[in-house]
Amino acid sequence: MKHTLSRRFLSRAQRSIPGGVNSPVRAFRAVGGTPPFVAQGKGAIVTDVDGHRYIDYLGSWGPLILGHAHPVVVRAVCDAARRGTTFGAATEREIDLAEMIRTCMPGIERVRLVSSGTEALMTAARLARAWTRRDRIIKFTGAYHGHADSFLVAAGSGAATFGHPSSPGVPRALAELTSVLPYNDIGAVRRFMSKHGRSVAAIFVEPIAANAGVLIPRPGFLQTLRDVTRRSNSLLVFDEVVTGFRVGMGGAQKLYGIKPDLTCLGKIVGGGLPLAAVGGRRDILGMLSPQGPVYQAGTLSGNPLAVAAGLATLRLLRDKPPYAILEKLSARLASGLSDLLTARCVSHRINRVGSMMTIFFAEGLIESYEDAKLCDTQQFAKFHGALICHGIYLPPAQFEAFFVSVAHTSGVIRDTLRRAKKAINIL
Ligand code: KE4
Repeated sequence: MKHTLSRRFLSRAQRSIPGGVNSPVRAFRAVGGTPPFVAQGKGAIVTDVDGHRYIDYLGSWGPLILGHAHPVVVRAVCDAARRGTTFGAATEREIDLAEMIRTCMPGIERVRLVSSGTEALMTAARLARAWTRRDRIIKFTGAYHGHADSFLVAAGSGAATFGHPSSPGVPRALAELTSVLPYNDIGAVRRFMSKHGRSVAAIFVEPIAANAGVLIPRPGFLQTLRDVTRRSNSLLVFDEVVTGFRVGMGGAQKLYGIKPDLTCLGKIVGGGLPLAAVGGRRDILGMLSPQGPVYQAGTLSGNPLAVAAGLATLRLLRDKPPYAILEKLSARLASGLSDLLTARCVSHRINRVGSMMTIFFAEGLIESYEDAKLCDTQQFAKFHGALICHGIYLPPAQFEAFFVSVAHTSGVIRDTLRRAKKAINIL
């Protein structure tokens, strides 16, 4: 499969854009090869500038539960654009979207719309620190909560009491206020919170982790987070940027029956346009300016085009919930891929919740980032390269989730498995 134009665009892009991409993971550094420059997407298919068509399971990292260029979403965005693209003033549609979010998410009584997941998480951290008057936050190894300084922190040595910067430019003094614990480790959480709980502003968790690859919460893990934060008067923050509207209209908080104090949403809530949200308890959100003293702002927050895309998407999901069919199609895909890998005696583990999943090349259970790090990332790179040559586009990194959309019909899944059978023969 030649990538003549993509290669040409990449070298041209690198003369203007760092690494030639506007987000690092798009550069395919983890899997090698030339990142295809995409020309267009329609339904389950993306076409690159060299004319190659792929069945797309990247789904733009999560927003596209309805597939690419859904006609209802496109029409909503075009209609909105004709009335103006941005006003820097309040609009009725923002109320409609906020009300829709409140109706769907059990933990959200008030919500502020922002433009990215990073902004939502950054605001949640500021709110939690202001509400509790404490500075320490907790995250879990392998979790990604956007690139605000407080979250670009790796586990410190030992008990992870003090995080250390995982990127240059993050002040050590700030990184040390972030503690990092192993996901799914109930004992570690209990031990840490019994010792340090009174100094913790909030625990941040991806309720179903997506950025270590998919990690499924062990029974009792999320409830433990809810219990220990209540007991220490800390807050529980669900980062549902991926899981919100992905695993159901009520996200993971509805699926697992845990009500967090704050919730961050992104991706699907913006219908593929730049929109995210930070929401939660009315008393905590009431601290946000102009109602309260905690400052947060954004020129394009609640942007009319993004709100139109988000509203159209959520209304389609509400009026015709696709989750049962997504479960069926995703289960079919996962079992078909597993059968093919088993037939080739390739050790693997597929972690899946609904239409989000990851194939790990490892033996045994993968329940934490520590487990995930043991998997064979070279094998993943080979697998990824083989699939893309056969027209199947997976996320170009092992520690990511891939997604099934409503556009991935049973025929598309059959076609995927037919192509994968040919591709896997080279492993
Ligand atoms: P953004 O700032 O990229 O909109 O959202 C940050 C974010 C927050 N929380 C979770 C759970 C997330 O997964 C993300 C962003 N996800 C990555 C992929 N796993 C976005 C892809 C990229 O960085 O290009």
